[in-house]
Amino acid sequence: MDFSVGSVHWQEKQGQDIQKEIDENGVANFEEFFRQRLERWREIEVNIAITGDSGTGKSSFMNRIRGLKDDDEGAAEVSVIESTVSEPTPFEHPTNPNIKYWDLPGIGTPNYPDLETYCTKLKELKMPLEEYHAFLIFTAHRFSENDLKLAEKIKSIGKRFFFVRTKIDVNVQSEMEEKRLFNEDAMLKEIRRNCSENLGNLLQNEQDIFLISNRSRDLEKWDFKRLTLAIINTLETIQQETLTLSLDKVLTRLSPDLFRKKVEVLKGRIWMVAAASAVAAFVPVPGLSLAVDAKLILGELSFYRTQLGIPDKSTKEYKALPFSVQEKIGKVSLTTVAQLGGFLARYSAEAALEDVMRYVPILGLTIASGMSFVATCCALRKLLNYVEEVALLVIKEAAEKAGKEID
Ligand SMILES: Nc1nc2c(ncn2[C@@H]2O[C@H](COP(=O)(O)OP(=O)(O)OP(=O)(O)O)[C@@H](O)[C@H]2O)c(=O)[nH]1
Ligand SMILES: [Mg+2]
Repeated sequence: MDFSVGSVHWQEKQGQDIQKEIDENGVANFEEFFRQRLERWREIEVNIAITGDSGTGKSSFMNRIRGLKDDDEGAAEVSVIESTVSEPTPFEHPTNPNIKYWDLPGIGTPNYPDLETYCTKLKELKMPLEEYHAFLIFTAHRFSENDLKLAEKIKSIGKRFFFVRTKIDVNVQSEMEEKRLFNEDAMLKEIRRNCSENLGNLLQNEQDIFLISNRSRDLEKWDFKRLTLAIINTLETIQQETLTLSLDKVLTRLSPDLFRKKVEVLKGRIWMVAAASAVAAFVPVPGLSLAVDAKLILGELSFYRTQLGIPDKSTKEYKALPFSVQEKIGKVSLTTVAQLGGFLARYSAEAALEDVMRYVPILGLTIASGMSFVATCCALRKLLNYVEEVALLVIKEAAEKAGKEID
């Protein structure tokens, strides 16, 4: 049996954050603390700045990363004509308004002739550079002098920035048409090298350049997925939870890395669910031999299903799945206390010493070694593993179906 909760790295970072919080503020009520902590990702603000010249694909990118088409409600306006955006404009994530992608007009536009005016105006608008958690600087050709000045400034305040070269599909297409021997890797290398020269000392690592296409059908190609992951990874732990758990299933289905990141974040929540449930468990649930908060655990299981894209029974997608997959979905669709009781009972004896020890410093010996905590941890891990397995089958089916449609 695998007792690891997420990657050790993620879990340790998260444990340290929580330990620090408890040390600093003290906790009067553990149950309340963990319940709130489990929901906090919904309230955390994430501000991503998107900047660069007109026509470089900023709006298109903001739509794609939010899982939107250009004509969906809430989409940023995409146009072949220069946009009239003259003030920083926030675009909210459809499922979480606390995540905002900010369309920042490029320096050199009439309202913002130079870096100094730019910074002063952003301050006046109460969104100074310090307020953003990551910066993406866009180009479709070469980064401009102003882009470079801005990057320098961002660097000086210790913030992370990424360089994004869009419209790679256009380059690929034209080379493919015009060259007898077309070598895509060589072309991409050349573009990367050009950008790198263009950026000079500002670039710390060539991996900070992302070559992307914003066309929906290209999201799985080139660096779009890597860029999404890089944005997530540059954030603080709790913000990583926020962005990861808000990602649309279109993206997690395209990228095994993003899918894994979601699973990792979900795994990292298990001990907190178990802790909140175990503390609440002083009032036993009828029908369960172990005292746990069944509602909380079933709620988390349902969260796994939506997060990992398991289709609901009422949907067309579900109905189109082979019976064998539907059957598996049934197995991870526990909804009653009695079903959960049966599941938990199997894990009540599987206490893992190293697990318990890991949480003693935070939870204290009584909670961490209690049967309710240990059984809930084991059961949730097992359930998450099942949901992950089924989700991968659903993804495989979706990919095969998409493949057939293209044929
Ligand atoms: N082929 C291709 N076209 C793109 C890509 N990204 C954007 N476009 C097109 O380029 C044009 C400009 O894109 P926008 O997303 O509006 O660019 P923007 O940076 O928001 O421009 P402004 O709002 O004027 O600053 C539109 O016609 C888009 O459809 C891409 O990666 N590949
Ligand atoms: Mg735009």
